Amino acid sequence: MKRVITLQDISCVGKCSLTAAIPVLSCLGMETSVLPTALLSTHTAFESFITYDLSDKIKDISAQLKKNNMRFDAIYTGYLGSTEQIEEISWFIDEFREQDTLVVIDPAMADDGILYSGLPRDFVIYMRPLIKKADVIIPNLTEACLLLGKDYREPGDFSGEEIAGMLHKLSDMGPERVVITGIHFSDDSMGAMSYDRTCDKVSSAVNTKHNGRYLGTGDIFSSVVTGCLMDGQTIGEASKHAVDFVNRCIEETEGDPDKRWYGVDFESCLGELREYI
Ligand code: PXL
Repeated sequence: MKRVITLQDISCVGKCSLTAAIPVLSCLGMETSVLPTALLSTHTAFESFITYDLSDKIKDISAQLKKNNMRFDAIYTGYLGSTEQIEEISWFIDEFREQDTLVVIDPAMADDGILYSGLPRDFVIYMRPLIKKADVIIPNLTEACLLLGKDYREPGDFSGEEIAGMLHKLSDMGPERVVITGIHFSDDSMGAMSYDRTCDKVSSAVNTKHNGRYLGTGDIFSSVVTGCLMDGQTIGEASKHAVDFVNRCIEETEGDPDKRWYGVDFESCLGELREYI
């Protein structure tokens, strides 16, 4: 069984980051190890929350993992809550990466043109050197614009050619495979576009467009991509599975508008992930 370690926060309530990544990766047949980077009472979209930053624990925990000769087939990072944390994670990658380790970075920091609440304005300056270390990155359209220093516009204003150009430029920054999520293909369809530099191929993954923001779907998307890549799939296949799975999770949640910001009801769809591997 392949062992993935995922480094991201955990919220006591609210479905995102580790509480989404663990079940998804486990269902995709991965042994899922974790290194929690922060403990929150709820995710940051709730009105009031408290965060315990665990950045200063990363080196101590890593030292114990090393003593036990722990090795990982993949290192997958998600939401990171501070610039110090980015530096710790960068150190972790250098420490644990081996020749065949897949490094997947979801530069989770923004959505709908704005940075997540609580993150410093210069966060992207620290994120750029981190993505250099990745084999795969999975930004949404807002994060892709931030990484490229490009002005954000509404998703419908980007053409397929422009997104393809952005995929190439992001790959030039380091990662061999890039997925941009939250692409609008038409008034009623959306999905992701991906690029694989090893075969110079751009692929599109399309499904139904749903209105509104559903929190945590980016974390589910990246977890499905990571699991499917570890299963030996191409970035195009992995992205298609992630687009389809997120679409199913949104369908399950759509009936209850309060759930959008709480986190999608992925639980009732988890079994469907088995069809992807
Ligand atoms: O889904 C991204 C995410 C992860 N972790 C925390 C968040 C968010 C988005 O708001 O608040 C704590």
